Amino acid sequence: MLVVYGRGSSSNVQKVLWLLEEIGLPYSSAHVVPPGKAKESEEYKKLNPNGLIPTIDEDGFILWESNAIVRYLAAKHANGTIYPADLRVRADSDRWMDWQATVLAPQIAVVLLQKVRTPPEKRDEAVLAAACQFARDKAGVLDAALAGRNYLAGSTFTMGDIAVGQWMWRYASLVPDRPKHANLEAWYARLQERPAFRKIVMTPLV
Ligand SMILES: N[C@@H](CCC(=O)N[C@@H](CS)C(=O)NCC(=O)O)C(=O)O
Repeated sequence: MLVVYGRGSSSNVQKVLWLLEEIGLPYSSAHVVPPGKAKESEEYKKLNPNGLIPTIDEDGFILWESNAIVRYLAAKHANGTIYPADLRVRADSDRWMDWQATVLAPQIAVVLLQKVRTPPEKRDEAVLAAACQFARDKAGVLDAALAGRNYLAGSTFTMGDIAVGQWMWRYASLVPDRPKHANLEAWYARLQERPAFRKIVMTPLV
C-alpha cells in the first residue's frame, strides 16, 4: 500500500492527502515528527535527505517534493481529470503549481511562523505585516485569473487547484483585512463543497 510520510497539518502533505482522498486510493499515513523537526530525524532523512515532508513510498518507489508527488499520482490515477489530458490545460494547471511553490509558499510560511508558531511577544510585526500584504496582493492575482472560470485551469477541478487551494485555508484563516475578491471567494466556496478538502485541509493550523 502507498505510504505517505509527514504529518496531516503540513500544507505540502495536505496536497498529497487531498489528492488521494479525491481519487479514493488507499494509503497509509506515517506520522514523522512534530512541526519543524523532520530535519532532526536521521531515520526520515534516509527517505528524504532534505528532511522535508512529504515523501511517498509506493512499493519501494520513493518520491519527495509535494507537487512532483501530486503530478505523479494524478497522472497515474486521474489522467484526463485531475491530471488534464489537454496539453494547454495541463500547462495552465502546472503553472499554478509552480506559482504556489515558488511565489506563494515562502510568504505564507512567514505568516504561519509568525502568527501560529511565534509567541505574540516575540513576533516581528513588520515582517508579519509585509507577508500579509504580499498574500493580499497575490489573492488579487488569483481573483483576476479566476474571472470567467470555475477552476484555475478552466471549467474543471485539476491538480493546480489542489496546490493553490490548500493555501486558501491558510489565507482565509490567518490574513486579516482581506480585500473583497468575488471570483476568489466563489472558487474557495467551490473547494469547500468537496468532502476531501474539508476533511484534509480545513484542520487546525499548527
Ligand atoms: N518543496 C517541498 C517543501 C516541503 C516543506 O517545506 N515541507 C515542510 C512542511 S509544509 C517541512 O517539511 N517542514 C519541516 C518540518 O515540518 O519538520 C515540497 O513541496 O515538498
